[in-house]
Amino acid sequence: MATLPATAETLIARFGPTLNFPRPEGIPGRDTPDAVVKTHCCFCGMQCGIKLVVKNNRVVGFEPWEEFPFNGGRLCPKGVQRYLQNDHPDRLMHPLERAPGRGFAPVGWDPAMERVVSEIRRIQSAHGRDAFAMLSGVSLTNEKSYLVGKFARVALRTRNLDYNGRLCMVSAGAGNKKAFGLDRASNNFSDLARAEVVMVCGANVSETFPTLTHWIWQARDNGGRLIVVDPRLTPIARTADLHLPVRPGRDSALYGAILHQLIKHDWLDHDFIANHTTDFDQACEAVADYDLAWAERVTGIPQAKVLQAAEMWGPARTSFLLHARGIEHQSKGVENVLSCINLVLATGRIGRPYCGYATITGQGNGQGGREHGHKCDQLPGNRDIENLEHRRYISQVWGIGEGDLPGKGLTAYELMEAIHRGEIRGLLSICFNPLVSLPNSAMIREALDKLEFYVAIDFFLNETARHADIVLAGSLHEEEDGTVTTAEGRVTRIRKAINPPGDARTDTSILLELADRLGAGRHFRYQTSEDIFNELRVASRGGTADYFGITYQKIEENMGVFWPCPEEGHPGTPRLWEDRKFKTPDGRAHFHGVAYREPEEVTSDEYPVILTTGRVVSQYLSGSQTRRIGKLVRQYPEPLLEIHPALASRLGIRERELVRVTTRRGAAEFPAQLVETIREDTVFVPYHWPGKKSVNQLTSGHLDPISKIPEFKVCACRLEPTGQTAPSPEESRAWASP
Ligand SMILES: Nc1nc2c(c(=O)[nH]1)N[C@H]1C(S)=C(S)[C@@H](COP(=O)(O)OP(=O)(O)OC[C@H]3O[C@@H](n4cnc5c(=O)[nH]c(N)nc54)[C@H](O)[C@@H]3O)O[C@H]1N2
Ligand SMILES: Nc1nc2c(c(=O)[nH]1)N[C@H]1C(S)=C(S)[C@@H](COP(=O)(O)OP(=O)(O)OC[C@H]3O[C@@H](n4cnc5c(=O)[nH]c(N)nc54)[C@H](O)[C@@H]3O)O[C@H]1N2
Ligand code: SF4
Ligand SMILES: [Mo]
Repeated sequence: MATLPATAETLIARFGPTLNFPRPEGIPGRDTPDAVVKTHCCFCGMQCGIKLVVKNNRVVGFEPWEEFPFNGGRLCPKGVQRYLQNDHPDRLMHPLERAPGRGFAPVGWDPAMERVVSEIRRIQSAHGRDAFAMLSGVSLTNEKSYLVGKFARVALRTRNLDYNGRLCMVSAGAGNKKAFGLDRASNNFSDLARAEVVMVCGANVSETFPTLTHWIWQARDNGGRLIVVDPRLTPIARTADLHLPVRPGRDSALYGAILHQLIKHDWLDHDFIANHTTDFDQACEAVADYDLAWAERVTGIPQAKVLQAAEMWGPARTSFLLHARGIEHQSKGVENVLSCINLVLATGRIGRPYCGYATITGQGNGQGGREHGHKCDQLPGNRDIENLEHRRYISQVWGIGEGDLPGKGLTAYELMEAIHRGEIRGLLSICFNPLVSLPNSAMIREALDKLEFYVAIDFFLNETARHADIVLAGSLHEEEDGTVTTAEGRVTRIRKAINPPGDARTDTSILLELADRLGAGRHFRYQTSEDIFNELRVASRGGTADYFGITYQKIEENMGVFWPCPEEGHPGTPRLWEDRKFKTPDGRAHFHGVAYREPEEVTSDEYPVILTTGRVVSQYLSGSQTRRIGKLVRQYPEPLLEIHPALASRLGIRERELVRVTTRRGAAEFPAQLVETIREDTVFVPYHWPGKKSVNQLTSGHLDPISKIPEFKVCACRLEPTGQTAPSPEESRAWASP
């Protein structure tokens, strides 16, 4: 096992107190804080443990929480700056109402709530219940995610509820359910430490999950070898033994070709395949022709490197495969995931120490938030809204008739299309900024302007909320109690550190009051977040994501509990599948025949270059939070177009020249950044900015047919130098939204 870094105590013992390490009772030389609260970072799915330092109902700083097992006190640039949101001048302190031509003005809670409820009633009685939709987000805790699902189905009684995980976790979720019958990382990440080979597919780990890098490096320090598949030589790829610079949109061809080699060289676990899986023959058949020459032609990766990957993966005794949005944000995201899982199953390296597989969950509560029922087709416990037995169980927990429970609704992008067509006329959004984060933003903007009524709940006025009629001032992460489930599947406690400032309210109290005003109050009688959690436990009982045995006290005592945890006496399940009892109907893991197909957009004479999009270390998602933190903005103030010098010179593009990028959706200009770390046929732009700086003006609404995730990672584009040099980053002040 990896050893955690020396604690503050041992360092102080070794070096004396002059290091001035933060002490639990406060930072020497400063005022004694009122409280130091152990909680978690509000950003990515790693959910690093952190201690917030509180003074006068403000979070004024942080200390490392060194005992928390996953990150051992380590934090990334976003985690250490997150507390700066708390006192931000843009913080919404009261509800806002927008009057045509006059913009937003503060309004009291009572008239704001009254207007929301009367508009919901008006739209639903004129156009039917489903004409009012809800969009949610998984920065919300498990309690709030559960509450949103129940609120939409029981108080709004609409089928049209979906969430921002639709842009994030759904390809992995669908693939995992098909293969394993359950959607969770199969191991906790400490199993990486002694994996002989780690394969990272489409994940920029060092920038997007910086603290996870520690565990990958543990593997390397223990002699393990690292393979990274990415069209860019990312920071983690620079430390790899083998980098496979795949042409965007071609992953399933690569993993198919590796499987072909595993079969050819008999690097297979025949016992595991025979006793614990199905459909290996179909997987073999699909890749029968995927030899090395074919692989090189399709993926752009030299044959020798594809073979080397198979030689590294095949004979290893232990291994861990990780993937993230690079392979999932595609119109064949689910197929890519299944082709990765085929490699894990073929070698039988799962459900044993140091043998694992996981998608790296993106959002803070991307794991828990995808289990408790705010997906359009899902009920709590990862139950299916179209399964009669599941519907009956949840209706009984909620005290409603099964017939009153709405059915499956539209997914996030489809929901926007329905608004655009005039079928959905009202919207309530919480914790989502679709104008920046959904593809094809011109369509999204038009849709928002067609809404008869739109209400948003947020603590900042994000770019989408600017189109709202009413904005309700909700709460920050540190202002409510609850739980989240980390990317590893560990359910942990979010602890309230302060109260919402001014007239802002907690998200929970806003939803509960709305439910009450909508006449559903009797179904929403909770005093505390723990009350909601205790109902969630019952609702999840017997589902695949079973939380029944997890209590606040148990989380407290164990620094988190891994689900499934079906009984109170159960210790939780850090490593899945040790019993080889998969959650599929036949109890076996399923191979899938994955035949390669092209992405929806391929290059042409008119659009000869591939555009791919993603993230940078200092910005988070739509940027609504991190573009407000000055130090993070200064680290990377504006979206740059990463382009290889060879392609730039062919097109006559200079460093920092503004380049016009055109796709079938539109055009936008970005300063060029010439880097040798990207394929020559591909350019990359991060997506954290709104308006004219938004790369989602260019991305397409092509969706995976199963998961309905947009193909953020592959578009065909044309590049034209404008002759203008972009202003220096200092001048461009990217945080000022247009
Ligand atoms: N700093 C920061 N960290 C974050 C976030 C953030 O916004 N900022 N967001 C969080 C969330 S919600 C998520 S989902 C995760 C996302 O985490 P990641 O998936 O690691 O991030 P991305 O930048 O979206 O994409 C990862 C990589 O995919 C590569 N890629 C592009 N096309 C392809 C392809 O066709 N095949 C392969 N194999 N790779 C390809 C890109 O070059 C990129 O390096 O990060 C989480 N952490
Ligand atoms: N081109 C391109 N587009 C992408 C991606 C990509 O790689 N490329 N990645 C996609 C992915 S993986 C994701 S996850 C999405 C994310 O896209 P979004 O979910 O739209 O991004 P966020 O910035 O998280 O927006 C959330 C909003 O919720 C608010 N918020 C945060 N926490 C809370 C809370 O506790 N309560 C309330 N009330 N509000 C809260 C924030 O202030 C912010 O305004 O973007 C997707 N879009
Ligand atoms: S790695 Fe993720 S959870 Fe950890 S500090 Fe950074 S953003 Fe926060
Ligand atoms: Mo995400």
